[in-house]
Amino acid sequence: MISPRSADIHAAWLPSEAFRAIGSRRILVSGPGTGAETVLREIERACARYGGSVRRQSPPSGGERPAADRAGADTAPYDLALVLATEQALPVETAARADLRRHRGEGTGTLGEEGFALVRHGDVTTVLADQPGGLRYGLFHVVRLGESAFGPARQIEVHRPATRLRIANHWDNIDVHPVMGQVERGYAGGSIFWRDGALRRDLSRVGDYARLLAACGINAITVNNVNVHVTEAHLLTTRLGDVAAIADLVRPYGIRVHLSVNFASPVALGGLATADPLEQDVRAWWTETTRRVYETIPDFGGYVVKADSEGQPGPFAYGRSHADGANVLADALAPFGGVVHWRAFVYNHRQDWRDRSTDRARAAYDHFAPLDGQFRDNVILQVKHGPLDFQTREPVSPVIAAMPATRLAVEFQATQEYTGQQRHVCYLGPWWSELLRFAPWGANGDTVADVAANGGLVVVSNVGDDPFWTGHPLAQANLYAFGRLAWAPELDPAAVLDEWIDLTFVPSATSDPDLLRRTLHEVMDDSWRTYERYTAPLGVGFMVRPGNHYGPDVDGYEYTPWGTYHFADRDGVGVDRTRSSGTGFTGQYPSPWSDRYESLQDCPDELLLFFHHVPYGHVLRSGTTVIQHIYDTHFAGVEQVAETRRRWERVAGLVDPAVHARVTERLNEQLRSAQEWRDQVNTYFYRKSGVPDAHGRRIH
Ligand code: GCV
Repeated sequence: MISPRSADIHAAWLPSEAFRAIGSRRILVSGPGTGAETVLREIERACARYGGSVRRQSPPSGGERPAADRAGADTAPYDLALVLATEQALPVETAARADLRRHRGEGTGTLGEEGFALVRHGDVTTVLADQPGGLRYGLFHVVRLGESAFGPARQIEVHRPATRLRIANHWDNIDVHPVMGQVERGYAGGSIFWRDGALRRDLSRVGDYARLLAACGINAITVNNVNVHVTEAHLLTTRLGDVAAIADLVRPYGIRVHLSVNFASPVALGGLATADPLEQDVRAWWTETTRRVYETIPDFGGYVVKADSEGQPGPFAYGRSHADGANVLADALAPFGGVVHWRAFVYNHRQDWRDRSTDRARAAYDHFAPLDGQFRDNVILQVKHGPLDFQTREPVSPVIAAMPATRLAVEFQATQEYTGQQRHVCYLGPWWSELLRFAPWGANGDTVADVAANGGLVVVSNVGDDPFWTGHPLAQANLYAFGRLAWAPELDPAAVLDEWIDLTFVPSATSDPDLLRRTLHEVMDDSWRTYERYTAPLGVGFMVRPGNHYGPDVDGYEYTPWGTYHFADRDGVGVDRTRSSGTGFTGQYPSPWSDRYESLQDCPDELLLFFHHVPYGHVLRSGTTVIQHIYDTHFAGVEQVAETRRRWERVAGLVDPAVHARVTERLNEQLRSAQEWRDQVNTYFYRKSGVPDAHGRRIH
């Protein structure tokens, strides 16, 4: 439940000021269960601060103590400004309810477990839901609207999530890993769940985190790394109580807990001689273990499995397929309604760079597409959005269009492993929006968001125990944007940023709200493209330092077993992934993209070097040569960062000084790092190609 937050923890997108419009009004909450109880508590807190009042009308279900009038509410004539009610619990017939009925008659149908309707008649704003879970999302929607929820009449609007499962994966270790630290690829301090090899004693931030997630639309979390080391493996059995404790804290906000499990658990935890998924003992072990999990956590969400990937065990060791592996876990979960998220991130990380026929981009499709139709209904294949690994620019993974008979979830990465590690400002909303809107079968076909609707959208979380949650305070916007886009993929990412600005900074409370809003947009809207400009060019990817993945190292991965990514020589650069002369990867796409990517003329510029090896003098669709594009974008990218830093200086005094100072510190590092990228990338390609910059700028 709501916990007192220590004053030095940043409130992210839920500062108390965000509740001002609600907190000063008279409110009725009517509905059963924890959903309504949570809404009531949220409103009580706001009213206590801003002088409003709230009461709960209907008797709560399930033997809960009736919540009597609270915060000084009158019982008799109740002049309401806001009503939040499940339709069944609405005490009287109202115009809002009539609207909803009419709307249903027109085919709206059910609002589902999480949906809600919003309407305003006269002086009353009403949120109606079918289930109490919808009230929670309705409340946070009203918070987002602020005063405008209480303005002129509003026609009824129905809001339902486009995607059923909207999950944050935490790559958190209980023990500090000698190489990866406590949070693998974590750039915001330690874990909010674990510390010193155990569950944290003070878990107050977990409740706060759940509130933040619910307020942006996320409805599930995993609490441990997909690389499941020995200590973390025990979360499934002897340490299950820790998982239950977290589940208790996040449940009031409609968040379910899932667990990353190790495929070899029957051996490691159960003492069996094998983890072969077709062995009866192994099946029985998963069945019994899962039964115990549900005995302890009845609303447990399910398992996440990284198998046969980067050293994790999997079914290949027993000559079994990934469908065999996933199905045994799925069968154990099915009686309880649980799901298994089985990751498609399977590739050979022991490649020989001399072998030109191996292409890491092909791997997920080659492994999984032939298995379409073989997975149980409660298996969700979790596919990274691109064929490689969360690079700044990649095409959409062809797996997403290849498995019509399989539920798919698409995985994004808020933790900025390859996008500046929360030292660089990089608002990923525009990138994710582009990916979600991508239509693999052509303009009139389904989009990536459509494919994921029945499976889910997953984000690798970017939070830690840092007072600002995300290291870089502006990186909070990425988690917020993920939740909002997972709920409504059609949203404009700039509008999502506006929502985040309004909630987080409450511009109306500053002396120059226009300057603050404009500056934040200038700093963030185009920041992903700016990052792209000064890092790896034209979709080529992986020019980062091996291991920690921060900063430039053009040849860092070129001769390693992890894959080869640019093939630059004195004549040209890029990976030939065509069917005609390359690895054949373009053939993994349906039409029209298989042909667009195959064609040197039609391939989008930003992905040219992902699909083609071209001479430095190749003229892009933009009209510039590849080599000149590399120079131009790298000079421009650094200029843009310098400009960003100047702009940020203008808002000193308009935002919390601690936030301003932290962002300033990060921008200084971003500028230094961008210059390093520019100089290394430009120098590298100048030395390889011998082609001078057309504008005579300094290259080393
Ligand atoms: C959790 C990349 C990262 C790894 C990560 C892996 C994955 O390889 O560098 O740290 O492991 O992806 O997604 O499983």
